[in-house]
Amino acid sequence: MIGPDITGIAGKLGAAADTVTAIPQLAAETGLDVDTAYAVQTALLQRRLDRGERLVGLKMGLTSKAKMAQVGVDEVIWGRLTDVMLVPDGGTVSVGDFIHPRVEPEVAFLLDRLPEPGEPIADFADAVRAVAPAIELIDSRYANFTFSLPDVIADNTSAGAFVVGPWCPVPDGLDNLGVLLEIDGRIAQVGSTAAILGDPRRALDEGIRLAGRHGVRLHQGWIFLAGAATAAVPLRPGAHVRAVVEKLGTASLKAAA
Ligand code: OOG
Ligand code: MG
Repeated sequence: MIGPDITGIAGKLGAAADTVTAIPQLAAETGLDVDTAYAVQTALLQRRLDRGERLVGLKMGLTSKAKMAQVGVDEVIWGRLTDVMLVPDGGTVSVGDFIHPRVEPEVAFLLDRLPEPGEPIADFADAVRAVAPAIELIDSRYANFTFSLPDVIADNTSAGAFVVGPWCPVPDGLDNLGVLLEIDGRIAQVGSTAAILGDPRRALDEGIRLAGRHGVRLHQGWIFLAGAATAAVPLRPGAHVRAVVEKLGTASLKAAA
């Protein structure tokens, strides 16, 4: 049997992002499973690298129940972050560059000395140099922000843009810090880092393990997003967004009017 057309599917998803046009889901029709969906994601990343973008990290998705429930997919997933997706803290994005952008509060790790593939993290403080509050802007390339598990994996887990707040030393506990998402000074979502797999540190173990299954190793100096602690909120033109994580501080983003 001939497998799915990996490059062709990546081309469709890439064009959807470039032209800011939603497309229908394609996994069922093209016979994508989880493995071939990650191959599409890699081809999509290659398209970006070919245009001169640089791979700067890895993001986790659906590491909290709130996120799983919001999109109706209940498996942890991972995707790729490039330099072009990184918006400076306090910076501005244009809503028109995205199909139906949403924002969500995250915790970012700056990776340091990681274990060999297959080995667990012995000392988190060795593996992670610094932590920061972050905002992820997600933007599914599929109509109505609706997708299956292989669809969302192929679409680089809806990655759009992200903001990382000031890096700070790793605090003693990361497992029960309050998280707020504010839009125009009003609280839009409230949560706790406990929602991220019980402890966001676990997201790194999962990231190393799940990416390793597809031959992808994490690197020193990479940014790692542990996954949103709360559901995501639509980003409207003119909005001022702030993510606040207890002990870590805030990250912020503006949407141009
Ligand atoms: C998938 C991406 C999920 C997270 O933090 O859970 C994600 C989506 O919600 O479209 O980035
Ligand atoms: Mg996210």
